[in-house]
Amino acid sequence: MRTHRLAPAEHRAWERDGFFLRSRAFGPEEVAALRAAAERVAARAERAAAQGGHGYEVDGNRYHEAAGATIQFEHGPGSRCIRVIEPFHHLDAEIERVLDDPRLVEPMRDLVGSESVSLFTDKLNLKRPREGSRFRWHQDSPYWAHFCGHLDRLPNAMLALDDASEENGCLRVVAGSHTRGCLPGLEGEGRLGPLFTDPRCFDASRQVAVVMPAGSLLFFSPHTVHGSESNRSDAARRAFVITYQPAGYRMFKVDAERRAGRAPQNV
Ligand SMILES: O=C(O)CCC(=O)C(=O)O
Repeated sequence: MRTHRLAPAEHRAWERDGFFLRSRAFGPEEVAALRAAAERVAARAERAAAQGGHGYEVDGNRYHEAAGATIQFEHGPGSRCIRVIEPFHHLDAEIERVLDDPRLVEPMRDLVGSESVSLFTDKLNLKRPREGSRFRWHQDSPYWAHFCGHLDRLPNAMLALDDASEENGCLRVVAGSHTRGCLPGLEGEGRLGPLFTDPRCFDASRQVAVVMPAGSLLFFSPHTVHGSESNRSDAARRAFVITYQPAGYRMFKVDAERRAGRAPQNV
């Protein structure tokens, strides 16, 4: 049976750069099914936000808690265009299943450093044509630091649901920025400022625009400085960002543990 464990060159890239890419890990039919699932989730979240829950703003960013998720809207005043849904796996059975897919779980065993892994968090980033906004440079680890003590063991996988290009705002990662743990944030820039990485603390000239065909998987460290530009195109740039951790810890935002890789003989 084919293994999805890390190849030596991927191990080296992870250590040196803080990321590596597996192009077209999922085939076109699988990706089409996941896109449909993502749209079901978005429609469900939209309905839930319209019908209940509660909305709030932080530094001009608009959020709504509904359907067991934090739903973030695009920045335009009154925009109902969803930017991010976290977590979202519980809103569709197709997405639930993909979390246990060996193409995610097996490499995560190596990156987490444990045969037994669980889900930490999962985001649906929608980046709609023309409206999808940029993400400023940040690391994920400072955001999670108040919540968990195993920050070095929270690898991310970004699964591209559409071809991601510079025009539609592909992810950008800064090679080697993961080596010094949590970097200083932007103090004095509102409540979210500390979560954006101080540009004096990393070398932006080492940024890589991760142009990736739909179905590709980008694995990146929780300490990797990353961000993306807005979507200037007529093409969507949807993606899942899924974060794993060692088993035995509860999920971010959810009062429960969700063991991954439970399907029989999926290794
Ligand atoms: O989807 C993007 O372009 C950025 C995603 C990101 O930075 C994140 O999910 O932490």
